[in-house]
Amino acid sequence: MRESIPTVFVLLLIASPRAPAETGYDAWLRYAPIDDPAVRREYAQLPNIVVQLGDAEVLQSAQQELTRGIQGMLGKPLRPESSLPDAEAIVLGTLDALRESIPALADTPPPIDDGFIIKSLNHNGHKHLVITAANDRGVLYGTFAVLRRIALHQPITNLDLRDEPCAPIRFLNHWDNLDGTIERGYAGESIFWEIGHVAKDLTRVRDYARLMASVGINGCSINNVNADVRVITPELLPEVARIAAEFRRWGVRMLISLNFASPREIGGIQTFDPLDPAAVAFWKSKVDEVYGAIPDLAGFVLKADSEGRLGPSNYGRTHADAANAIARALKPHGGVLFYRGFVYDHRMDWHDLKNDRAVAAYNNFHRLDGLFEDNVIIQIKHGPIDFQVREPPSPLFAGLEKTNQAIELQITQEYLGQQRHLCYVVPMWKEVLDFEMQARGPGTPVKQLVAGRTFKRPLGGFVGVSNVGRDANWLAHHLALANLYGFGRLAWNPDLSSREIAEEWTRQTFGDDPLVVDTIVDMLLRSWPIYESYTGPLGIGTLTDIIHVHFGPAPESSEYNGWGQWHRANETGVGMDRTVATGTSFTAQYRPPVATQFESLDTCPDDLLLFFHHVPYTQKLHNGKTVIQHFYDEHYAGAAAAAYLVEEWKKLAGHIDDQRFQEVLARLDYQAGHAQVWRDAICNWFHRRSRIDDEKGRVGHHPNRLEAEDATLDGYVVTGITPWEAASNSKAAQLLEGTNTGAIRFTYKGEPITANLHIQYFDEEDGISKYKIFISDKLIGEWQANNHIPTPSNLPDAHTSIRRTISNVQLKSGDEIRIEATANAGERAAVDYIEITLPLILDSAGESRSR
Ligand code: GCW
Repeated sequence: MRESIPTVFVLLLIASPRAPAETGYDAWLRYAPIDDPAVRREYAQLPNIVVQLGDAEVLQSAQQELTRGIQGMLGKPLRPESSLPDAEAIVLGTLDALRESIPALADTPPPIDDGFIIKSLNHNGHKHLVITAANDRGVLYGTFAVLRRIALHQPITNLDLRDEPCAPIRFLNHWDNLDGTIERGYAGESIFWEIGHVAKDLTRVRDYARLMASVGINGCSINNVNADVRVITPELLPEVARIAAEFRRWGVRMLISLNFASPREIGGIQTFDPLDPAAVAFWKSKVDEVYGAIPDLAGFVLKADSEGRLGPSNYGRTHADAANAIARALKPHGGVLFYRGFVYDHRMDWHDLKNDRAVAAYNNFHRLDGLFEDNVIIQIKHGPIDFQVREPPSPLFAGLEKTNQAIELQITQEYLGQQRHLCYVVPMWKEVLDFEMQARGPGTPVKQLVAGRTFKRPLGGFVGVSNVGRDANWLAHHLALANLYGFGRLAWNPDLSSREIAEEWTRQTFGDDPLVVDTIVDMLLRSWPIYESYTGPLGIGTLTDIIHVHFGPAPESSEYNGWGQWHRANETGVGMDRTVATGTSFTAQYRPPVATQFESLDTCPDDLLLFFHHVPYTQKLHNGKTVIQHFYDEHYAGAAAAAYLVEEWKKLAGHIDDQRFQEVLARLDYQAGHAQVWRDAICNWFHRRSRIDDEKGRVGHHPNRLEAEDATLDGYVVTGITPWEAASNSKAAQLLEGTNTGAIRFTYKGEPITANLHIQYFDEEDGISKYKIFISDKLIGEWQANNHIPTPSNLPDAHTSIRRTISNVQLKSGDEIRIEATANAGERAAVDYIEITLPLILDSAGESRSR
């Protein structure tokens, strides 16, 4: 038997856990005890007293957090006081408050809002550690910074630190619906809403606000941008105010998403024309009413004229008209309006090769530059399409000079594996933020533009779409929390590196064991390129089912519809021609040096090639490979790397708590199987379309597979799978409708071997089928098909295809391999194929080779 691909294999015994089980609820704020005596000695001099000067709620949180953290990490209780004692102390308070008691601070210039100073100083013969800022929130952030330093074992003596955020806007958006569901949510129900009301128990909201504060996030919207008008009705406002109260103690200001048709829907008037005095009056009084309930509301978020939402186009008005009508009502309250730049026509004619969704944001907003009130912020998705696995930066970042802007990044892994695949997106965000837009010659990377620095805008910054839910660990995948953490850290300081952020997060979340830190950081850093390679490399887009769930592979779904996520793969070539010379002219929206780079095939980076160019499958890349061969190679390498992630993680058995170890292992195992579904679906689809064979003979040839449809079936029938590329050979076997149990019999005809046996089957949401597998009557495995994918499907398809591996199975020629299954409800225990592979062993260098 020929060795095929690296496969799952268990070499290491899973040692008994040393650490107690952890659910992940505490995220990176675990404050785990520091055991190392040398490190503890570093902090032995820490004062026993914490002084809080001022009684603001946020300062109170800071004081309590400091006490909690130091108790947790160092086992040392702190005594709270409200004035400077005649002893050493940690002193918390704004500069204004501290200057009265500590004259040495008189000449210290205040940091910008939310920034902080951490300073060791002598006062009246005592050494104090002072945490101060211009505002209370800054003191809270400084407190978290001290705790982070301790968690990372950094010194806290003789400090004179000043740290300021890069931008004032560091907000999160939630797409939570009032009924408790979450649009693109993959980790359980909403923490904010349940059955049409604000959740009764807001404990999770409070704890979430604490997580936000710990990384400097200072604002958060609580409802879907596809907004329900009810959110600002008198019935719900008092409820909504309860969320604001939970946020407030952690310095997080609330935002509400608005429905632009509110004047008509709940205002008792016939119109929502932003220039109609009746609508203007509605917004004025409604905003006053909202601020009556929540005086410190940060403002509103508005999605208008997009994906079926109503907007100013109903009345022939502009986005500036719409934004300003609400912004003017907000002004007296100091509120801001985030107007989403995600405006495009989702009913475009796909026959027209000059049509292009990518041009929409720039075309809609560039011409309105300068017409927006100064409390409007245009919120721009990081790329011109929609959070695909790789996109160039939106050209609109350099297209607004007289308008505030913020970048919208997605923490929610909508197109990136929905928290069932590992994908640390900080490196992707960094590429966009560091991209040199040449807005005024060099020196204008996206991070400068969105922070308002280049064009001296008063407001600007970062908005992250987050979908934490009621799952114990917030995001359904323990490692996905690195993205939430990373968003906050980057919004504070976009110059931090992806590795620094990964390291900080890992050490706080999983501890200091070098094996743990090195392994997790390495896995995180490689995860986005891995995901990209088995989904959509070369800038083609994620190649998922773009019409519905955005999860499994479905390359055809991008085409022949108006949504505009086209990749234009046909018999001769692939890619969107966005050039000025022959395409949609999208490249012209960039400033000249950037436009020229993307326009030319020679200088366009390979990883964005198919975003900008339509090329023959035989086009040579800079690495010398043809596009199609590179495509095949990437998919094979990506799926192999995903399988290898499982092996890397297994090295951590016994080095972290067993609960998180097992939960992550289950996710990675699932990913390894699904990566292979991706690989095969995409390769087969492109093979059929291009009619070009894989030079390495892999695509369409699976000598180690035994197809269920070719086996001896008992109670089972052969069924075609849709889309055809979702199953090996496009077919599977499933139990005959109405039949409860059945069997599939394969015969092994190879050499005697010890092998891994993989069963590729379908785990739908509409039942829990049971499987048993036997080799010549010996039971070697049994399980239930009870996996839940985030966007459920009740069909055998590319979303539900899943792999089970049974390791170290003895086989000899003539053995019968028999699957016996029981159907349940609508799920008919469908099986695609079984595959027999040789186990791998890892040598000391971590390389895998077959045994
Ligand atoms: O990517 C799309 C999502 C929609 C989302 C929309 C948006 C909230 O698929 O679910 O709607 O973007 O950003 O408005």
